[in-house]
Amino acid sequence: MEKQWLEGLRRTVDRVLPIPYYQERFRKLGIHQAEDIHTLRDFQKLPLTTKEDLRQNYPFGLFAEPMENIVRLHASSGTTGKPTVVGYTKRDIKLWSKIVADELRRAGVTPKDVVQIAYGYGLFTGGMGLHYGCEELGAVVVPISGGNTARQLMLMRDFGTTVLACTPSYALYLAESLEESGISREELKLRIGVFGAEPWTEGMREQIEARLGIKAYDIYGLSETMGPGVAMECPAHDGLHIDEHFYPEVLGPDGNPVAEGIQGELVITSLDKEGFPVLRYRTKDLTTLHYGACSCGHTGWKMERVSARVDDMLIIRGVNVFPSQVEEAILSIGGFEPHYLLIVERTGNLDQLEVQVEINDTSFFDEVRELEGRQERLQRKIEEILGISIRLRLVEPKSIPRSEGKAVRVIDKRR
Ligand code: DLL
Repeated sequence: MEKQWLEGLRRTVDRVLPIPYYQERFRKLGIHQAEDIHTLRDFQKLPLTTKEDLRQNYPFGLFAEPMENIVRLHASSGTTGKPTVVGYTKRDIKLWSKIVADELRRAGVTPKDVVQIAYGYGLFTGGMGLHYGCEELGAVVVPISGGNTARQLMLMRDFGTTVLACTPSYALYLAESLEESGISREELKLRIGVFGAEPWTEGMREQIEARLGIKAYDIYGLSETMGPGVAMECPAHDGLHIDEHFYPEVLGPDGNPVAEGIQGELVITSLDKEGFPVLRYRTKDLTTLHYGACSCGHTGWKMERVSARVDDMLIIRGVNVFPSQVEEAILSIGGFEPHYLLIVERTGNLDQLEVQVEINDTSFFDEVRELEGRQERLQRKIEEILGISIRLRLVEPKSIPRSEGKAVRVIDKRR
């Protein structure tokens, strides 16, 4: 395998070498040609690429093909500054479509399926990425994009949608809206969900599966490395298979690669992208890698579900806190909806974390004492998982804004 990976890694080094930005960085390391990389250890000495590097070369500075060979651009919005722009050649689009099609097939999607794509279409890669993959597979695509929830449900019933592709938070919103829509679950043919683009917990999967009556699969990717499809689950639900056209590494806190089985930041190198090859791209996503055979028949790299982004980590009174930990706590105790918001404020010199959680319709009508008991249990659970004291505020059903794309879970008023 090492030989095969090295060939792919050298292909990518060859592709980026003519780009002045990389040339300069390689020259400092004494690397003048891909053949100078003999082992994976040599490869690990190559510089990492960050979002900042992409920004500095905005918009097309890191493309490895002339614009006449580029047939599509996507961009990731980012919360600050310039977006990062990625370009695809015709061959890149074909490869991306094939990768997504193979993954969907492994999850049980067939040409007989009707796939409703409720990821956003546009510069975001979710809509178009799934779209081309489904067409390659031969399934019927409903390119509805995100939002317009009542219409989503109507068409889901009328078109006989069998596969739903969207963010997990939007899937939950669709499930909630279905319960109020007058359309019964029995009128729908839905059987599979393809959910990703944001972190979600195992508890959230159980909720969505139960409420929509489907099997839900996790799909991972980021625009810088291609879009959705870098990795996806199979029916074994034992991590996400990383597609063989990518080489993964995981970095420890000191920025050096860690061994298989240890959690850290995922770094991706594309092995076959032409337009915008990425070399050791720091994803800022936290995961753990495993290599081996899966019961589905696939052998290769697997990554555990992304628990959080390094960026999403809140440091509160010196303790690292991730929104997904709160989700885990909420879902472990009945009576609450997995709609929540973390609000961080600084009073004097002290950081305060308020967690707002929606109660569900049933607990809304509970006796006050019963509700108080539940609230106390949730507070204890969240504090136990996070390791800090918090202020818990229960809010009315449906009062936290619903997301049609990636959910916003944190309001940090310290920034
Ligand atoms: O979110 C690509 C995508 C679209 C993936 C549709 C899956 C489905 P970006 O907008 O560039 O691309 O955001 C990438 O989203 O670095 C992760 O932090 C997060 N992310 C994506 N998939 C997952 C997932 C798309 N399955 C960023 N679990 C990544 C957790 C995910 N986080």
